[in-house]
Amino acid sequence: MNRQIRIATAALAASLLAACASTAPSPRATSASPAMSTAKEGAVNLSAASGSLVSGALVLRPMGDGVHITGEVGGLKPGDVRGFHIHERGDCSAADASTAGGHFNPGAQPHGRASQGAHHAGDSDNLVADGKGVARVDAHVRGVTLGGGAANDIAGRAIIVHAAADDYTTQPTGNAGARVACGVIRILR
Ligand SMILES: [Cu+2]
Repeated sequence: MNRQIRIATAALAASLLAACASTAPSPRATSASPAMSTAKEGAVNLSAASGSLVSGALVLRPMGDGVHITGEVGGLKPGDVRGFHIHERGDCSAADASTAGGHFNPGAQPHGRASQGAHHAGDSDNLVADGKGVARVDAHVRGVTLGGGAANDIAGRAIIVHAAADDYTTQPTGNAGARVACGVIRILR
């Protein structure tokens, strides 16, 4: 019960902050606490990169303390385990998707596993392909928003699928290898 009250208080404080921020110049670079999502739904079309045949489609929805990502990634080999992250720039124009920059990391944290201790805001668990080479995505990314323009807003950034598994340890990339699919997070509504 206490926890729920604290969460409600935090949400109220965040909404008040967001209301104040809307009249101020862009808070993106300086906001220290998570603001609220202003969008209801986003989407990503993952297109092949680095000469791969990997592609996919994702839907993003604000949920609880973050954003939930669902969808499918295809063109993998059965049983493949692949790094999957939000990267800082929504630019997939380079053939190797290097234009998407590094992992989205507004809190200046070390790379890690999303469910365990310090990690980049854009870190997420590896995708695992089924027997047909399709990975079903069902990922919750805590501490980020969809829309709103604060430092932790992931709208307009990129989602990347890698050629190898993220070891959740190697800095700053998880040693996940080449970028084999890339797509920009766009707001639908
Ligand atoms: Cu990545």
